[in-house]
Amino acid sequence: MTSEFPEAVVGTAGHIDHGKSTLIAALTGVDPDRLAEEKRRGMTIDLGFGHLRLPSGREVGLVDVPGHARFIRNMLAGVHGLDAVILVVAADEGVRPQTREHLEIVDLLEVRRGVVALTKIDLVDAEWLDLVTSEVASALKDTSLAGARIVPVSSLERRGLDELTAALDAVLAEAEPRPDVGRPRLPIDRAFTMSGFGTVVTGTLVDGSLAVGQELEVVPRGRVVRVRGLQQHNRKVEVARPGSRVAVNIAGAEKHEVERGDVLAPRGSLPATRRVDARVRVLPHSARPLRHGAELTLHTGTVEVGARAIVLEGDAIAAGAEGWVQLYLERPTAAAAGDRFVLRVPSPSLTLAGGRFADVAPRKHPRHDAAVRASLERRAAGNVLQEELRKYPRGVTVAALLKATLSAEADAGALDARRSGDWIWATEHWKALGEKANAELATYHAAHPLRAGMAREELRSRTGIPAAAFAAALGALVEDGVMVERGTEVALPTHEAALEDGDGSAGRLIEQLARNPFAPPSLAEAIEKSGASTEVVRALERRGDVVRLSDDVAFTRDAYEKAVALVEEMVAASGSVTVAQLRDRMGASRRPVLALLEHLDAERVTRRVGDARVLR
Ligand SMILES: Nc1nc2c(ncn2[C@@H]2O[C@H](COP(=O)(O)OP(=O)(O)O)[C@@H](O)[C@H]2O)c(=O)[nH]1
Ligand SMILES: [Mg+2]
Repeated sequence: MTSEFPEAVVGTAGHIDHGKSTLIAALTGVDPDRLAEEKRRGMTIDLGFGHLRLPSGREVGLVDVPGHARFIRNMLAGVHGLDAVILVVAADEGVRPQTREHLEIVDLLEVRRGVVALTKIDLVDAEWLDLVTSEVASALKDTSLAGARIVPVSSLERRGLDELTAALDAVLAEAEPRPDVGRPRLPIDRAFTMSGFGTVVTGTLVDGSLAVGQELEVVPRGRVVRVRGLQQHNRKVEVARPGSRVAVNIAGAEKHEVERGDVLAPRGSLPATRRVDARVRVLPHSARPLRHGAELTLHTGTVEVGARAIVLEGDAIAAGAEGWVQLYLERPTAAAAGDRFVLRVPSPSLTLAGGRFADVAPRKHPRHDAAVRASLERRAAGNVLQEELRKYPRGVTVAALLKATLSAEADAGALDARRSGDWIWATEHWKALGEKANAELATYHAAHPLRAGMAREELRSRTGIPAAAFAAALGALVEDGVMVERGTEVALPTHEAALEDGDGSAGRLIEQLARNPFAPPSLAEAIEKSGASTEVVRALERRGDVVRLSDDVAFTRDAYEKAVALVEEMVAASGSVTVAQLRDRMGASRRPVLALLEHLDAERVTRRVGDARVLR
């Protein structure tokens, strides 16, 4: 059973002790601080969760984050996949350091919807409230939450709660529905054991649905698990939809074999990477730029991983500026193009920059290269698949291409590309390949005018087409009219194997054979007398000017045609023909007649019946 109402995930943000957890408890009736240590210290340490039905009926999963600067990494694991944020500011204290830091993170992760809960209004007078309200409004300026509604609240006195949920309903009504691209991913934020059930993991599901019974992989560990059960908002469901908080009961992994930062995804669907290309924006108030070579901490989804930044242009990206970087990750990390991330300086701990991944399987790039940046720009503008395809001048399988970009089969249809069987080439590369094949064949024909064409394998090695792609490429090159197949060889469509060898040996060979057409000299003798090379003989055979009946017997075209006509005529007259009868009519010796009839048997013109031949 899935909810009949739209769903959403909302998180808190704000300075410690400003009333985030108390507000969630007041809204849901459940204290989100679940750890014993949190209860003892009266402070949120890790993420807390709850759920709420808004006045519109919308089901909202809630993520309560810690405000303390020391637990910012837990906060970062909580903000992925949010539809909206409740920024909590205590009216008595106003904007404090983590108010700003959380706001920066929300801004870098492009969470565009939110409301401000101005809490503890029971502690201040109206005049002060006005002051704080304008202070908050100006803090929001130039962030993704600019202009967000500021709702005065007292959780203790339960004032303003209805206004807050109504405001939340209003911003969520404007949010686009979560995309379902059929590639579910669940970045895990919690893993625990439930007695009687086994291992349970939770997270915010994105990009696709999960179903009970499905086989999944824990990325990047590679462990394969099965979905035993699914829950949303404490209710069992058969299918969980993207854009909701989900608890997954998994079979096949112990609690210690999955942890925050891992991602659940269908087996083989989500690659892990150690290198990504990304567009980054450095915080406007950052005290330092993002320097080339900087050792940073990357937060994406629920994972935190060390990263070294290669600045692709210039030596640094200044505060407030944007640029392209390649990030080298400390260990394999599940990531997809378009995912958002935050970069922090590990020590002293501070937020530096954030952005989106453009390419999660990039090559190493030369720095200061305009072509690299242009390709990244096109990717960022949405041409992900086309740019990915450009990486493979020698072609790529469609399956590998789709997997690398987490794209669906349908997306491949719109590509500017040549597809043949399982393989695909960007149009520009396909053209270049055709030109290369053309040039190689032209050179070859010029060097070997007597040969019908080039051996396929030779074409393959000269063009550098991967062996696995060769059959598909060859078929498409023939289909495109770049070349033709001639037996086991390939040639330009315009190529005619030349006969003239310069010394007239071809003519002399024909002459030798034609002198006594039905009783020619042995082929070896004719070759020797005419001085024809093997190539000349082969060329004559190919053209049909000489018909080879056996190793040693060859007729001219004319003699062959006459002999066949004679056989047909004799069979028509008396039903069959024997070697002796034909020999008498042809006035030849037994050797060429036998060779002729055996050749005709092999060509399936005649069939042997006892001593005689009949027509098939
Ligand atoms: N007077 C008053 N105190 C509040 C209100 N909301 C929270 N508090 C108190 O503020 C303290 C910190 O609250 P908490 O929810 O833990 O803050 P958090 O760190 O933002 O989660 C607690 O002692 C709460 O009882 C409120 O609306 N009015
Ligand atoms: Mg708290």
